[in-house]
Amino acid sequence: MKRLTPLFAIPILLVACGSNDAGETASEDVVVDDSIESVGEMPEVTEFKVVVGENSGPDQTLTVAQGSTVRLFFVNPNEDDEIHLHGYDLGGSELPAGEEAIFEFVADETGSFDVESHVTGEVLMVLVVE
Ligand SMILES: [Cu+2]
Repeated sequence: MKRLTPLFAIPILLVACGSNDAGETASEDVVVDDSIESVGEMPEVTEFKVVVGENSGPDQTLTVAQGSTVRLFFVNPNEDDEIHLHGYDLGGSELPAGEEAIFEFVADETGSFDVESHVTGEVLMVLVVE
C-alpha cells in the first residue's frame, strides 16, 4: 500500500498562498466541494442518430422538452442524400454517402416536425417538442 503523501502537500501550499493572518480558518478553506453543484447546471442535450435504411422511418419519434438542446445525426451509408428538418428548417443541402450531418439546435418551438429526405421523399424521423 502506498501512502498518499502528495495530498498532504496541498494544504501547505494553500496556506502559503493566503498571506492574511487568519491562520485558524486556513484548514477549512481547503475543502472545496462546490464543484459538484455546477454539474447540475449543465444544459441538457438530447442526441439521436438515424442511419437511413436501418433505423429511419416515420415511426422513429424523438420527444424532447421545449428549451432543451437537440443534436441529431444523420448518415446514409449507401447513397447521396439531402436531409431536411421541417419547421426548424435545418439541413436540405447535399449529403454525400457515408458522411454524417449534424443538426444541433435549441428546441424552442413546440410541435411535431418531420425530418425528410428530399431524394426519396421518405420521412426519416419525427421530432416532437412539448
Ligand atoms: Cu423538406
